[in-house]
Amino acid sequence: MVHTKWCNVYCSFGIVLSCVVISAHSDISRPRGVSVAKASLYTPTKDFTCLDGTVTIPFSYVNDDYCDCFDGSDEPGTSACLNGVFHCTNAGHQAQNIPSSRVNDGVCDCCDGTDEYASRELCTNTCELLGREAEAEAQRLSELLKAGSVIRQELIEMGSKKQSDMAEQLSTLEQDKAEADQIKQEMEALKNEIEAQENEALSSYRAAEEEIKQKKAEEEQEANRKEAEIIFIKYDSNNDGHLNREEVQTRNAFDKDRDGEVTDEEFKYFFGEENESIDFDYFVDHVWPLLKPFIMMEQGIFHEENNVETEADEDGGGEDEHEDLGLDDETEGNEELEEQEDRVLDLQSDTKYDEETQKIIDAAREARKQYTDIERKVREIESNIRNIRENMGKDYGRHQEYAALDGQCFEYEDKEYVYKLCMFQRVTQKPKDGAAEVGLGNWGEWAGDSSNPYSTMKYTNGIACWNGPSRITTVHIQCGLENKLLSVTEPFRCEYKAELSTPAACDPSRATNQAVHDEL
Ligand code: MAN
Repeated sequence: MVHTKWCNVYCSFGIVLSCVVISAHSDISRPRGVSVAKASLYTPTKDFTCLDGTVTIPFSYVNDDYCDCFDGSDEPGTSACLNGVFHCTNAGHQAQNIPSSRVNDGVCDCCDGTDEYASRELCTNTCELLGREAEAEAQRLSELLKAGSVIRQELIEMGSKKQSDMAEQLSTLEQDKAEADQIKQEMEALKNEIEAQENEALSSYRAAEEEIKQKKAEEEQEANRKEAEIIFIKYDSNNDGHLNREEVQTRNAFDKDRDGEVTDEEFKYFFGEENESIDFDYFVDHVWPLLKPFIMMEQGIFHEENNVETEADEDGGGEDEHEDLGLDDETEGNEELEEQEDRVLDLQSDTKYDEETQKIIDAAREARKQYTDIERKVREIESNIRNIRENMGKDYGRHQEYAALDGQCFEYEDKEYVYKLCMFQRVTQKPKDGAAEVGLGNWGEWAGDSSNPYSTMKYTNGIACWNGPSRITTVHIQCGLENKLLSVTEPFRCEYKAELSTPAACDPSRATNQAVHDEL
């Protein structure tokens, strides 16, 4: 059928077909490309059932260079099946399984050269050499593991001591907190009690202070009235107790826009729409509040003009201006006001309390201080408790072997950057050109596979990549006699890969397990 037809075609092209070639490398006879472990599934005296159990074919179809099985198991020694597997024994080194598609492809994949059996001279058997090298490497690793595991043992002891120290610290801190909370409560009660006494004792002084404030307000009002009076008398040229349009027409303070004349509009602004003449009471209540800012302004202008007094005098207008505004008197008024204010302020800050009240005030101040101190202490203890709990919650390895490394930092430098890994904290990247440091991730989790979760650390949530996600760093850990950051690379943009060697990873039990696993 189809099988036979294709077999015939190949044969007619003279292709060497070893339909059932029995391996010469082992005592157990088996078709080419089959491992010793699977030899019993290929019995020449019986039909062959594909290893996936789907099809049974005459044994002569095995390795006949035609693919009959879906799983490729009938062609382990030819490249006929895309999914077949060729097993090389590699005597002297490690046995190997390669895709059977590489059989006789002109490339030596197996160190014993059995995958290129069509042209024997193509491959030299390098298994002995590789075996010796591998053995030497294995020996080196085993010695490294042995020496490293001694240091690891110390790390384990440090780790468990750290854990028990933390547990002890935590219980001490919890006791401290309970005590501090108690003291805080007592201090608060004491403070409230003394503050109540202080309030009570100060109430009479408060009344006195209120009185002083009142007095000050009255004095201010009086001073203001006095100032207004000085100006009023000055402007009331005919001394009739009223100011009229004519009397203010020559006063610069009424010339709001300083254009040299008091217009009707300006006059009405100060006197009101209807008034031609006003008495002192109206002046104090309505005109003075509007006029005072202009007089103050004039006062400033006066000082400037005063500096150029000679020039103004020469113009003949200087004295007039001065007289018009009555500024000497106004300045006097201001000084008087300032003196009064000073007196009131002195009175307030100099308040003398009787001995008993002073004692209460001092006691209240002290109680407040003590309460603030104990409150701060409680907060400090709480923060320490939080930190310890956070550290106690961290996974430091199966035997706490990584605990002593928490917080230790290791650096690696390449051409552009200095990378820093602070264990269980963060990874950073500092550009050598002086630009700002970039966070490449904060401690996240262990991320090795289930057989060894402690082989890989993940630091996540670093500074966001421009137009992209947050930076992350994966740290691959290997056994080494010292803690050292061996390399940091960026295989994908903003995804960093670091290699760390540490004695903490020199776990002898894992080496045995691994060896047993490989043999199987
Ligand atoms: C900085 C560095 C690089 C990163 C780019 C992404 O230059 O953090 O590692 O690839 O930003 O923009």
